[in-house]
Amino acid sequence: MNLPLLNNLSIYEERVRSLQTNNVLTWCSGCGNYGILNAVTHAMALENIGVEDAILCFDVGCNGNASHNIQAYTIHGLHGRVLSLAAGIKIADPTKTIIAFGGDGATFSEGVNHFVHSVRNNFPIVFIFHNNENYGLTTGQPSATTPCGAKMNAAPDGVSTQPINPLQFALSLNPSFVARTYSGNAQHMTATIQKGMQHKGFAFIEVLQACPTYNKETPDEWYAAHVKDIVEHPNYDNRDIWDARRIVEDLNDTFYIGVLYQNTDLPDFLSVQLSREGKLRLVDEVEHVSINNFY
Ligand SMILES: Cc1ncc(C[n+]2csc(CCOP(=O)(O)OP(=O)(O)O)c2C)c(N)n1
Ligand code: SF4
Ligand SMILES: [Mg+2]
Repeated sequence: MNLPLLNNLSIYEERVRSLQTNNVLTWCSGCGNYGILNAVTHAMALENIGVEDAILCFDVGCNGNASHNIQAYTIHGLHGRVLSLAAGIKIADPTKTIIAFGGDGATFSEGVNHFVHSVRNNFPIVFIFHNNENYGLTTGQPSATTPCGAKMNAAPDGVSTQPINPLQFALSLNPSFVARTYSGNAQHMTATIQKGMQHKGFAFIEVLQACPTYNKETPDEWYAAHVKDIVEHPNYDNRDIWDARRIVEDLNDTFYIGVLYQNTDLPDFLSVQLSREGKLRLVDEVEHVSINNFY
């Protein structure tokens, strides 16, 4: 990409630097969260989303600890509740790009209800779903995405229940954007997050995330050997939800990555709010509303 130079630094590098902090990173060595954070900052820089243009919403978990490692307006919610927080912020001020982050424990255990309604309402936010297949921060308990049989700290004999397939679940809710990438491929992650940022609606991006401390089965090398880019799939049509549902069924051998499904015809939540017509922010909408009659 050719960008003009500014004081010997490209504008692009300058934008990336403006999002970085010198705060101490506390993730384990080899954790996929480093790469994800890096990809988010690069995607923001490439999409020209500056500090003042975005609000980043973090769930509780190892993934959420990125909140103090990016120079941006950030908010940390309760475990599993980040999507309701993110949706509320977007509804209040649609001028901001809202990026939400959550783990598999948060999204498919504690907060699965919020995920369901975020997809069906098509809230215009980017959701980066860190799937490390365990509760990392609380030291490796199984989550709803831990494979059956996996031996975990709190399940030494092996997990006895079948996991939720996050993408299959999302596709059953008539979503507008479903993508997958993995934490070992910086370029693919960045490009996928950029596509999510360009989408008008709820952009669900699963990042298959390495957690070398508690999930020893699927390090980045394992994903590298098992992922295939969807663009290499012959005749795949990512506008066909049944193509997508077939392709995400495999959770063992081949993980297709990229934008697996996109429906640009589905209106996002804000564009169908009649009370918002001609008014941008929530404060404009309620400005002339009197609640005196309610007393
Ligand atoms: C409502 C609620 N339940 C449980 C917890 C305890 N808790 C904090 S982090 C965490 C695990 C987080 O796992 P995940 O969401 O997958 O994120 P990761 O740490 O793996 O990135 C748990 C159970 C909590 N803080 N709040
Ligand atoms: S426990 Fe796993 S997810 Fe958490 S910081 Fe360590 S490697 Fe990363
Ligand atoms: Mg997790």
